[in-house]
Amino acid sequence: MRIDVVSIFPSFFDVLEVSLLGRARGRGLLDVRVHDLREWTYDRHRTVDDTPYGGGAGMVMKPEPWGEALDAITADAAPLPVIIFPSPAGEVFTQATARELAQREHLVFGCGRYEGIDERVFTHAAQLGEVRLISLGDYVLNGGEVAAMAMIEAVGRLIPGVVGNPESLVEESHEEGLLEYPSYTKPAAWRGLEVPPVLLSGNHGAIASWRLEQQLERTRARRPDLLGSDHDGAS
Ligand code: JEH
Repeated sequence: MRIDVVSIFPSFFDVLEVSLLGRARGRGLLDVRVHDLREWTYDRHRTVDDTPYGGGAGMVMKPEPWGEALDAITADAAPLPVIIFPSPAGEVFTQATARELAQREHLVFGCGRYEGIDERVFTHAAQLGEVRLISLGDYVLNGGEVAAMAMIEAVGRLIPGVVGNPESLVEESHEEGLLEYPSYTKPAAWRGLEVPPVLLSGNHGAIASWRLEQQLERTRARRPDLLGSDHDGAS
């Protein structure tokens, strides 16, 4: 998979060099190219923002550098790219979104700053690929970079060969809809805290039942929304 990222803070993405995705890049599974939006500015001050038409607080990203950047990046792109703009006004990113995006050959992330990007950029980008405005969640960030990073990690680990043990992905797909059961490792007793004895019993049926019970209990307590309707009496 090829991923292009456009940002005025390209060094944010240096962290992609390390860990899981860094190894995937080294092995040729993932081709991530980070671009500085200011490469496509031509004035002395490399200006990327201006005041909003109609008034209002803050600045808006100018369309011209974005148009040039997206034209250049998609010029040689063979299969139709998905062009993703992280946005607080987008559809909410979920594991289902990650799975859809992981099927594609080419993703482009346009990371805005300030109050966002001139709306005409999205219209133009629709001529170059499939445009999606996607929100990381219902809270306000200062720009698209952190959201893009989270999306890249979630999508990247679904590419075959990126996650070391594919069994862990299979297990995830079975568990979906419930929170995880608690995990323990050695030592069996630590600071007076014992590992639940059933996990040491060797009884695999009993272990599976205990884990499912834990999943249901935790989901009811922390994420009753995942169980369909609120049965916890909190509301
Ligand atoms: C933020 C891209 C580009 C900040 C505020 C406003 C909210 C009501 N989940 C996410 N949160 N924020 C972003 C995001 C994602 N993905 C995100 C961005 C950009 C993504 C610039 N910013 C900063 C920014 C305006 N407020 C948005 N409103 C719903 C709380 C109030 C207005 C725009 C842009």
